[in-house]
Amino acid sequence: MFKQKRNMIVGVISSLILVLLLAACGSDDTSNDSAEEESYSEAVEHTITGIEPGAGITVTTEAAMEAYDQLSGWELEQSSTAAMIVELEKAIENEEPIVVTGWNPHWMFAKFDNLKYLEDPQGIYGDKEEIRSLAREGFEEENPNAYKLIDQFNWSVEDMESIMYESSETGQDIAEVSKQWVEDNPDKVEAWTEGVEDGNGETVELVSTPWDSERASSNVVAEVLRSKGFEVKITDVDVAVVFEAIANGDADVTLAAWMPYTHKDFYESIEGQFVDMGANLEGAKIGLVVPDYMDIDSIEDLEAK
Ligand code: PBE
Repeated sequence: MFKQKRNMIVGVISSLILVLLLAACGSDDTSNDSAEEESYSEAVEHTITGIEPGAGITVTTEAAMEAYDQLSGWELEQSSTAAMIVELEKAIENEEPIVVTGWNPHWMFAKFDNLKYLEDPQGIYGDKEEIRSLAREGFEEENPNAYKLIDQFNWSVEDMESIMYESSETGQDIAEVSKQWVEDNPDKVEAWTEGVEDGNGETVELVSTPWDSERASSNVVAEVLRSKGFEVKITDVDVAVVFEAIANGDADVTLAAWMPYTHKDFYESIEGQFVDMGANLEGAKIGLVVPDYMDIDSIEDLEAK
């Protein structure tokens, strides 16, 4: 009786193991088959989901498509950052492959915790990107205190992303969140305003791009300048116009120059006609980004059309 029962148990356990083994082999086979059937590159129709036509990352991605044989015949779909995020979210929901142009600081990496940059062995997107402040010629002489404050403005990727993330989660405008951030971070504000004498209602014209990252830095600096007695006007325009405005003196300062890779062409086009005030943020990054359920690591793992 006892022996019979034991045999039965052994039998049940071995068939369970057999079933599990078969299931494991079965699922392996399926994934191999589908990988052979359609590559990721075919699945995304040899298309990178990009952002606005005027963006630095759009220009850089076009350069990457020229440089990498693996991207030959590919297309860069250009529309808007918002549209790219919608496509990305949809793909992730359905666990489908997608290749997007991505960057930090941005909240996409906080919201979707399964994103990765593809390695870029040719270094087209660079590695250590920073965001610099540029001033027009003559601004320092005309408004030394505003210049000093802006020159002392320096913050981290985490600072900027915290504003961007909160705005995206709560729907509050970046300008409002930035104002609150200034209130909540007196230590940083104190460091930026050290030795700065109060202004007398002089207007400082900031020229910026329309991305949340630059809306955050411009609004934060504007808020601090206002607290020191300056008036501030922020104008959001295309990257190309930002650089022109600094070169021809239409604007005083931009906090939005991504260097040395993203805005290289724009920067070089006005070389010698502006003052480079150095980085206001270090550790930025741009590149091609995919969800990590895609089993590739490098741009070179993609396939030409
Ligand atoms: N970006 C964000 C911009 C700068 C800020 C990386 C999308 C670009 O010019 O590409």
